[in-house]
Amino acid sequence: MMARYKGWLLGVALLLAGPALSAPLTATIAADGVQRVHIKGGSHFFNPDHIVVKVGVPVELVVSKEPGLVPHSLVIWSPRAGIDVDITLGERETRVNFTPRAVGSITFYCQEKLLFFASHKEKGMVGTLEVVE
Ligand SMILES: [Cu+2]
Repeated sequence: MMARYKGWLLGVALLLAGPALSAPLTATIAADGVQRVHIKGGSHFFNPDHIVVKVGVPVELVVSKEPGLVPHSLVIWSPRAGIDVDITLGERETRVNFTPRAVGSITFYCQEKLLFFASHKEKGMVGTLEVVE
């Protein structure tokens, strides 16, 4: 009985650890010299939610949201890295361009929030843009 309970607990722990185990997506540099990454947002996630890009190389994010009435947005703000993105996501793809100027880890998120409910950011609509050498 006890062993079974422990097994169940371990299962839950592994489930909870799941999202953190998803591998970072390292952007590849296309023939045109641009690091192009597709990102989809939805309730309440970004996919991928961990993106690695090279400093000093142009980045193009091709962003969209899953179909539905729930609004979503994408905010990436790092004055240090010269990144200031604040857009509403549509079901059609939008292209966002910038060149990261400094290495570091930047949190991106959706800033939507309905009335007194938890923000989408609090619900997990958050990710990491990692700028590396
Ligand atoms: Cu959202």
